[in-house]
Amino acid sequence: MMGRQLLSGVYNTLKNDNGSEKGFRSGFIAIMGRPNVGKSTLLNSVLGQKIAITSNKPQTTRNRILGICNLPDAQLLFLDTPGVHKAKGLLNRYMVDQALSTCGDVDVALLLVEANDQPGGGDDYVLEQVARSKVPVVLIINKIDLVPRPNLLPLIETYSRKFPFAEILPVSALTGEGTDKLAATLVKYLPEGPRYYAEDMITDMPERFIAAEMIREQILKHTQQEIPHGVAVEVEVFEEKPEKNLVVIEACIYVSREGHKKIVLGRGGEKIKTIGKAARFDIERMLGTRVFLDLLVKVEKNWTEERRQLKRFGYE
Ligand SMILES: Nc1nc2c(ncn2[C@@H]2O[C@H](COP(=O)(O)OP(=O)(O)OP(=O)(O)O)[C@@H](O)[C@H]2O)c(=O)[nH]1
Ligand SMILES: [Mg+2]
Repeated sequence: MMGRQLLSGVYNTLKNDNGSEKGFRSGFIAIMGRPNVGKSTLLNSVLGQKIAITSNKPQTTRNRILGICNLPDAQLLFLDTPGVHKAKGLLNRYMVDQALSTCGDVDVALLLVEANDQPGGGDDYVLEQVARSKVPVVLIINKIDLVPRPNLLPLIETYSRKFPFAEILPVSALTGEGTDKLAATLVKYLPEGPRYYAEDMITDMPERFIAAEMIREQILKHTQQEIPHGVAVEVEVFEEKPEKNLVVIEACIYVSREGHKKIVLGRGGEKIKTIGKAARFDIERMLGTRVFLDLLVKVEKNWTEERRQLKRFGYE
């Protein structure tokens, strides 16, 4: 994974600027859980900026996503992961692998569960996997905005009987309740270490990756059932024109079946227009410039089951 080895390289290049000040702490924090429990929403909430896409459909996140949180005396490197589930296809196996390989090389793991759901087999399975890594596990009970307060105590008791969690923190990633102090709470689990990334960096993901994700997010929002799960977005052109305060983006939406193309386009191209408009708005906000966004839809039959295609779309 992108852990120590890669970072020791980064560290060496930064050492002179930011060499480990005494008392400065830094390290990795994995965000783990079943699909749809709110991992990416939590990452965005902690960072105060949207870098990971979210949706009300499971299996939204497909890659590990780094979010960098800077405090005066610490740098927290959060790793958002795909939801752990029983993976059938090749793409899904890749996603679960990404998640499970993350918790082996972190300093602390967050296990996210939902307050509006009783602990189930899916949560137990993730806990088993996370527990194997032998790092402190902090249980985050998310979505507390959806349940009456008196329900929380019994839920906390149920979970605390399951595993010796380092902490149990009820939060709402959506409203921000409890997430504002999360970073400060986690600092004590990190070792002393340097500032690995420059202070103005929030992620190491390229802007074109986030732009592609923002397009995929709108597809998740505007299509149903298996369609969004068979979609990949490839940014083909990303051209900055600073003199015009403009970025020109041409992207291609790949669907896995012929019949899906029509649905993504919509009647008279209505749906793709809606998707493009919403995605452009989000990308403009991220880049702080005007964006010209051109979207194409193509069919790449069964790409989610072909290793070569997965690699091409960045799932390797
Ligand atoms: N009411 C409520 N909804 C939330 C909260 N946190 C997340 N959600 C919603 O839960 C859904 C899933 O959120 P995501 O952040 O995409 O979940 P995830 O765990 O990253 O999902 P995958 O990437 O599929 O594993 C979205 O509709 C969010 O808006 C919360 O605290 N309260
Ligand atoms: Mg996610």
